[in-house]
Amino acid sequence: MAMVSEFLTQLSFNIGANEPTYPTVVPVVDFNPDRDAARIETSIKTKGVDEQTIIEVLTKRTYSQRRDVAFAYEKKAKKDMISALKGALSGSLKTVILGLMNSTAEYDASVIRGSIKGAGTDEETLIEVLCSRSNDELVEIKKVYMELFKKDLEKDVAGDTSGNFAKLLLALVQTKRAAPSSIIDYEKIDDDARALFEAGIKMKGTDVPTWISIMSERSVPHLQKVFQRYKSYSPYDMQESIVKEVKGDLQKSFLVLVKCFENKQLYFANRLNEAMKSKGAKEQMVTRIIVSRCEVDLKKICSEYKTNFGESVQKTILEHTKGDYQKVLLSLCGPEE
Ligand SMILES: [Ca+2]
Repeated sequence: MAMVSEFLTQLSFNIGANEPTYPTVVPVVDFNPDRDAARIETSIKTKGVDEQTIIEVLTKRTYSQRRDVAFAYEKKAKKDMISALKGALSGSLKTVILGLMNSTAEYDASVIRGSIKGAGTDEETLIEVLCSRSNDELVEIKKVYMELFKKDLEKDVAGDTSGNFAKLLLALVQTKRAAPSSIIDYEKIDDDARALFEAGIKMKGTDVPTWISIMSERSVPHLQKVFQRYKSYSPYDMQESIVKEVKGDLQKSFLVLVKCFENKQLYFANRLNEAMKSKGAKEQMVTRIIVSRCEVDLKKICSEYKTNFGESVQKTILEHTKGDYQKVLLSLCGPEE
């Protein structure tokens, strides 16, 4: 018996640790950081700056390879590569390239910091990031947030939000979500589905803390089954129930969570479409999604995009952006499939 449970523990640990990734940016084979550093140096020194080469080199290397290039550059040029790029580039291209010089967790932490710093809060960005990242990603983001800003993410989130919205975000930041288990607990699935129903549609008002604890503590595969089961109790599915029961930022947050539990890449595909096709061209949103997901799941986001909108992300980028910004986005998305 001891051996069986040991085996099961290990199995569920492995499932949690090996979340599949679908990156568009992968390690380049035949990597030579000194050669790359020399190319970057020449590009920066070229009159008018050779943006094309900078894009070619830095978007076709992973973060860890870009770090090696930066290290080689510093040794060779006796200058910091990020500062040199800052001076050489401008506009949206600069934002993307500087974004790429961060690890995914550093980038996310900076986005969160940017959305809560100063007066007012950019709730939309805060919700997108905190409600879409996996538990493992949030653990890493919290650690990096402390390293970069010498501040506690939980305290910052609590200081900038209020009410049930704050409680939900805090519960997510506390990263108490269970790891996926190899054992399907049908009884618990039924209990949770009924509890969600009784705390919402069935009662007058909403027992928000019950919703928060179920949605922030259960594993994603478990919740997917809970939402299926939920339909046998409620005349409305989970997303419809959220719309009926709660309002404002709390509603938006629950919706992003549930959409991501059901199909995270479809959620991002919709966000990309919305951002690129909106009148005010939400460039920050496009940049944020592509930079933060290119080494995580951008490939799958692109395929969900094509399935849903009948055209490729690449085609939408061609139609809605221009210049070096267009080039860098296309390069990060990779070839159309
Ligand atoms: Ca209700």
